[in-house]
Amino acid sequence: MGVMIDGRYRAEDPGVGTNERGEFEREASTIRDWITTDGPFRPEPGRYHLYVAWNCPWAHRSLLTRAILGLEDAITVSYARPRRTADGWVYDAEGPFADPCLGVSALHEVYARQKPGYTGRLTVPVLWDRETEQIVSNESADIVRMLSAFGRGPDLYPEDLRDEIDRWNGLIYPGLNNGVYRAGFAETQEAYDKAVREVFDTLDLIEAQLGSTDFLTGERFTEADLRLFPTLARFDVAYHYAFKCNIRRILDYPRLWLYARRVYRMPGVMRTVDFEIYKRGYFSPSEKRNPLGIVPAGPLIDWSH
Ligand SMILES: N[C@@H](CCC(=O)N[C@@H](CS)C(=O)NCC(=O)O)C(=O)O
Repeated sequence: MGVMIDGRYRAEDPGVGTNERGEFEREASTIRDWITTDGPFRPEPGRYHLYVAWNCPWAHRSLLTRAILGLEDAITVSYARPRRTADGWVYDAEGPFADPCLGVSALHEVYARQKPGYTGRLTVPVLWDRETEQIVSNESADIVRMLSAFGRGPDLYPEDLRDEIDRWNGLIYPGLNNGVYRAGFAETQEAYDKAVREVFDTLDLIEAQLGSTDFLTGERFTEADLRLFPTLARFDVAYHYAFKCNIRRILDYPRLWLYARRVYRMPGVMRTVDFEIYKRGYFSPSEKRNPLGIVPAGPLIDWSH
């Protein structure tokens, strides 16, 4: 997949990152500047570009924010080819997986322009600044929040709900968003058992909450819902099977399934979703999980009503 050390690309596979107990540990993002009205990164339409991959749930957060805040005309996007290669995330010379911003053929070329020399994983999403020619951030949680500086669309992090939003984010990130990866990348039975139990405990908790409200923190769609949705959208087509999160499907939770389709039908959201690409991405060849890279035909799930 490749990593970057002191600004230089090394074509060696860093592995998924498991500890001595076989538990997956996600590395923290390290490029964490911020768009603010005071600058130096000001909220100016046409200035920023997002490097994403359709199948990545963290990148999906940034695409959802861009769509929901009405920033599709203000921030441009490059979609990497859905299957990562030995060279990491790559781009075609033309077509839907080309890079209209810098014309790179691999994401590591974007990281290579970062000053001073970057050391770390080569992840999407990346928020690129055309003006200063550098990466503003490679942390999706920050990107979601900083896009509010453009002053468009609904407030996704309203003052009066911040404690509740933070509380849900604090449960959903470890238990579910990253929990499915902890189950899928586990390298011991114990690590898998623990992770999969937490995934379904978190889903049960959300199902109970949705009995009394339309969205996680009440009647308004907030950042907590935005961060939950990418995992729900991938669950039945990918995590259920590819990551062995198969105790239940989202379809089996009456309220969660209603809720997932409610969010899916919100203006702009559908444009950020591609179930076929999720399948191709999560079932791409992997020595440990899917050595032959065969993509299953199903399941066929109707999200339209
Ligand atoms: N903390 C990051 C995590 C992003 C992340 O892990 N992205 C994955 C794709 S789903 C990636 O690009 N992985 C490449 C690698 O780790 O080599 C964020 O939320 O922005």
